[in-house]
Amino acid sequence: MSTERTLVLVKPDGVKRQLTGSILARVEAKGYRLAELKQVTATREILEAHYAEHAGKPFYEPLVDFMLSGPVVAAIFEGERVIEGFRSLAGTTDPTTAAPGTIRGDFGRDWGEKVQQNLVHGSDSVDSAEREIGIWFS
Ligand code: DAT
Ligand code: MG
Repeated sequence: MSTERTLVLVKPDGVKRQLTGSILARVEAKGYRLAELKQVTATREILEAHYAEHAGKPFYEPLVDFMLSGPVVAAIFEGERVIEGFRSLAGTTDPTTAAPGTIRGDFGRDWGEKVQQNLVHGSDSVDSAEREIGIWFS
């Protein structure tokens, strides 16, 4: 088993609702190490790189607009299997049905927008983690 790094974003809904501390505390409490942390206002360029895999999907433009709607908090967490572990803490993409006890399940729901305002992003593989860390922390 090797130590991994993952990119975690607290999305604009989480920052606006002042849930940043509560969200990061859950990740730290699981024992992952906070390696880098900053609040940033994303640009369209950053988001086009970050969400390249979703370009052309119906939710893509609303997703980019949502991510531009306010500051985000970007973090790098480290630990054994942190990529999988963070996604487990985050819960499934749709916050209405995300399990209780997860970040999305406890803090999120469907707000009737065109995109899931689901509080957090977490990388989904070692390759995407390294790619995304390069985008947000270059
Ligand atoms: P995840 O963030 O769980 O990795 P994803 O990578 O499939 O999910 O999608 C990126 C984001 O796009 C997701 O957090 C919210 C939005 N999204 C995905 N699928 C959607 C859908 N069917 N309707 C609205 N928004 C969606
Ligand atoms: Mg994803």
